[in-house]
Amino acid sequence: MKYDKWKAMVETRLQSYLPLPEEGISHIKVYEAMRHSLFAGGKRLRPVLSLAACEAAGTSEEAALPYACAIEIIHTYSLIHDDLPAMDNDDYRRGKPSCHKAFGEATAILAGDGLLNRAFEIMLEDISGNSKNMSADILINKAKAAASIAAASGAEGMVGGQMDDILFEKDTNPEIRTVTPQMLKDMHIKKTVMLIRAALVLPSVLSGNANGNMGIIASYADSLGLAFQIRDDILDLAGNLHELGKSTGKDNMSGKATYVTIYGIEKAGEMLAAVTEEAVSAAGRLGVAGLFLADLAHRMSVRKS
Ligand code: GRG
Repeated sequence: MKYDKWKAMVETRLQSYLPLPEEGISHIKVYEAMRHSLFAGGKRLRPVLSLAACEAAGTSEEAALPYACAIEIIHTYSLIHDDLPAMDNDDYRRGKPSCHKAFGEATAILAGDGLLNRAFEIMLEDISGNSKNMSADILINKAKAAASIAAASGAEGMVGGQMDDILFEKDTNPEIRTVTPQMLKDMHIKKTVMLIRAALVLPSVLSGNANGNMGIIASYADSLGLAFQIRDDILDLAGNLHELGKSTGKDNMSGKATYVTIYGIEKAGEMLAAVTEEAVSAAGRLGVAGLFLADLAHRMSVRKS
């Protein structure tokens, strides 16, 4: 199956980007913590989405792979930091003890920092590594790809969304804790959707939008990203630790603003179905190159992990 083929490509490349360190180096612990989280068994959804969008964008999978892996590495750093006691305080992730549970808080913070920096090193090495043999256009597109990944994961993207999430739950001003549906949506667009969108438009950025499909792929991404988040909120209520690999029930117990706590489980399910259909319809506009993406949207809407 295509998902498994692309996931295997990502696993192999990630191993080469973060190999077992040499025995005896003084700071080996930070590598062990980075590898603990990176190879704990994530779905690799974001890099698979990148590889799945290559055909529609007119880019080779080989060209997209370093950036796709960088996105997965950034995603993993965000999960490590999100699990810390100062943030969401979770003991389990990807079915294993979270990084700080296995290695302690200081090492987990450094493991996240190490992963974030490694991601940018990988992208910049791809830009500079063979630059003499590459046209200026190709180099500029590669730099644009790295910049768009940086923007999606930074303060106007995932970091900003995480900030909103924390403020909406814990701010001392009750007005900020009164989350409207629009605030909820904007927060999730930043926290979850923008990195998913960066993964999906990556091949179009690399090809300079050669096939003219970037707009359609971006609208597929926006619908899929929102569907992904709504399903995440439903799984917090309906999922279990064994299948999901992380604790459940916390958001609903704490009254945190989620699609389920704001809309109720039934309406959240209807919204999930509606945004999934939007994603499927966008994928349909890509013709044969969108078939896998349409099927994936359906499968993501019923995922259990
Ligand atoms: C710490 C800057 C910073 C950001 C954290 C990713 C994130 C932002 C928080 C995680 C909390 C959460 C449940 C977010 C919603 C969606 C999400 C990112 C789920 C986890 O992604 P999956 O399901 O996980 O792709 P795997 O383990 O399969 O990679």
